[in-house]
Amino acid sequence: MMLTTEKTTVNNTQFLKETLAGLNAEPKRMFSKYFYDETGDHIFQQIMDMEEYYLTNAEMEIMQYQANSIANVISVDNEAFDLIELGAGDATKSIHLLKTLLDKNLNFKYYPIDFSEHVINDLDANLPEKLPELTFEGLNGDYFDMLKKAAEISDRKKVVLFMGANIGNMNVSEAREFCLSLKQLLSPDDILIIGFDLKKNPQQILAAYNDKAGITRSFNLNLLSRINRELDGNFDVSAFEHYANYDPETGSCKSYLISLKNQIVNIGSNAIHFSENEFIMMEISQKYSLNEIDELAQSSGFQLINSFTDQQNYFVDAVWKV
Ligand code: AVJ
Repeated sequence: MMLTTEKTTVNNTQFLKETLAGLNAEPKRMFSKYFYDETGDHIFQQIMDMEEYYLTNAEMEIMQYQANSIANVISVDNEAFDLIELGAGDATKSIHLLKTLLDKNLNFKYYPIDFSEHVINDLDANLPEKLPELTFEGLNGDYFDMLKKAAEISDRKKVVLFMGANIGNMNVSEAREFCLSLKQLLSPDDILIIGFDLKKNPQQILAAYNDKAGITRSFNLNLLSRINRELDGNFDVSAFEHYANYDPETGSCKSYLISLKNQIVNIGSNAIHFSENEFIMMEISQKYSLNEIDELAQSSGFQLINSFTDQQNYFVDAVWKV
């Protein structure tokens, strides 16, 4: 009990610090990694089930039909390895790959990493039943901290999975920094499997982030409610409106919350002023072309090995080698 309380306090210090920094910045912004509290995880599940959110089905199709080819790329020489998944979520997509690797009798240990404690607890509870032969160890925390931890546990070859277009939550230069840092933590012949949402019809992209039922809207507004719950905030959630925008030129899809009036919001003892129509930038979901993905691989020191796309060319899981 004591431990749980302490941990929450530590996490909330960081959450409070980043929230205030973002809201005192010009323009105001929030950090989408904080979307995923228990309610947020639940809303994100609903997003993945939405008609408009094509990403999940596209990547699922890749995993269902091409897991065998991906497995062959991973294990050229039957060498034992660690399979480390950044942002594992409920692992519904990676489970196809895990199954295939187990069927091939490959020697590996799975390390799902997630920033959400709730996600790791769920995996601990559900994975043994779904895949009884799987050896795994869930790690709850920051990607790089946990990747270092996994590297301390073993020095085997590493295969890193970074699926679901999670890299889209970074802008292009942040993504490059991220890939460069990731490369620093890996060794020659280690592999990165990384999912990107591809540039496509702009209406289709926008619809995925501006769904009719308003699920994405609740996803964004939940962060305000989370601040109310955990940081002693008093956001009037009804005084903010969801606005999503896709720019086909840059490939960036962004969502904002717009203040519907002049208002002051308190977070603990901090007062934040919002003008009418002032925006908070909530999230970026960057889209790429195949060329831009190759460029990213090269400029961050990876070698492109293979790319797996769905039939409609909506999504790609690229395989890069150090
Ligand atoms: C989990 C980052 C891939 O950007 O598409 C979905 C999150 N946000 N709808 C995305 C999200 C709004 C999602 N990623």
